[in-house]
Amino acid sequence: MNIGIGVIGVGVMGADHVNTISTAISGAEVRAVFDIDPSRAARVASSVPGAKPLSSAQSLIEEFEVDALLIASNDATHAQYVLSAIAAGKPVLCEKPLAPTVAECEKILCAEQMAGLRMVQVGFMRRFDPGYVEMQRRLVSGIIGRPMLAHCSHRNADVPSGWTSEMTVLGSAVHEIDVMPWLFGKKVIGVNWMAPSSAITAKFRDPQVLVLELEAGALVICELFVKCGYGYEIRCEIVGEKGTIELAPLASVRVRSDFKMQTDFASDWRGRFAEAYRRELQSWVNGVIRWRSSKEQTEFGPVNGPDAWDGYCGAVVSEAVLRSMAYSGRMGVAFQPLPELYRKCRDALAYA
Ligand code: ISE
Repeated sequence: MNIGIGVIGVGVMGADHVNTISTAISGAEVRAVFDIDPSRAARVASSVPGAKPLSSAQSLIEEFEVDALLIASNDATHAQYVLSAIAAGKPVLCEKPLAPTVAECEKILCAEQMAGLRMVQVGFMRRFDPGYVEMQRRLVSGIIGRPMLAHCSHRNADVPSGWTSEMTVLGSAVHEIDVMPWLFGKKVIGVNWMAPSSAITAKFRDPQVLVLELEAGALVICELFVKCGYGYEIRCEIVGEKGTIELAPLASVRVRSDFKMQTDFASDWRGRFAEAYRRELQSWVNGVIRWRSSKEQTEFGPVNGPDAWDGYCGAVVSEAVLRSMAYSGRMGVAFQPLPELYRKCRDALAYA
C-alpha cells in the first residue's frame, strides 16, 4: 500500500513535485494539497486521481490519509509548517532553504531533539544529481589529488519582480553553500561577498560573487547571476593538485545551420535537475517506508538525504554572507566565527 503525501504549496516547485510523485515515484501517492491560492490547489489536485485540495495547511498536516509532508510553500512559511509536522509526528521533506534564518532552523533542530529522532529532510537536490554524485566519487578516488579550489557559476535566465539581493543568497546560492562543502567533505569557515556594478539590475545586486573559505584552506568562488537573460546554466570545476574535475554539459545536441553552431539551454532548473529531483523524492519515500515498517527505530528516523542539520548549516553560512553584504555594501569582508556557531549547536543537540 502506497504512503500518502500531502503537499503544502503547489506553485512552480510544488506542482513539479506533485507531477514527479504521480508519474515517476514508486511507493507513494499525493493525497492532499494546500496552497495559499485555493484555485491553484484545486487545479493541481484535479490533475492527480485521488488527491483533494484542503483549505488550510494545518488540516492537511492533520489529515489522517496523509502520512508524510512535502513543503514547497514560500520560504518564510517553512519553519512554521515543519514545526507543526514534527508536532504531528509526520516526516517532512522541506524545500530549501529549511528556513531563511538561523534562529528558525535552531527551533527546528530543538523540536527534532525533543521528538528524539530526525524527521526532516531538506531539498538540497544537487546531492542526488548524477553529475555532482560522479564528481564526488572521482574526488574521493583521489584522481586529482587534494582539491584546492572550485569555480562555480549559477545563472538563472530571469527572476520574478520584487527579487532582492538577499533572495539570490537565500534561494539560489544556498545550493552551492550546501553542495560544495559536501563535495569537499569540509565545512565553510569564512565567507566573502562582492558585486560588480550593473546598470541593468539596479534594483538588486546582480551578478554577485561569493568566496567560501573551507577548512584546510580550500576556496570556492561562486558567481551568481540570476538575470543573465540567456537561459539556466550551472557550472562547476574543482581544481586539485593533480588535475581538475568539471561538470559536463547535460546530454544535448549541437545544431549547425545558417553559419551558426547552437546548443539549447533549459529555461529553468526543473529540466536541468529533473533526475536529481526524481532521485531525491524516491530516496525520501524509501526512507519513510523503511521507517514506518521497521521495528528498530533509530535516531535517523525516516530521513534518507540531507537533514535539518544540513539546512541549519546552510542558514548559518547564508546569514554570514548577508552580513558581509550589509557590512560592505560592495566589497565583502572576511567573516570568521562560523566554526563557533556550528560547534555550539552540534554539541548542544548531538548532531553529527
Ligand atoms: C530556484 O529556487 C532553485 O531552487 C534552483 O535550483 C536555483 O538554481 C535557482 O537559482 C533558484 O531560483
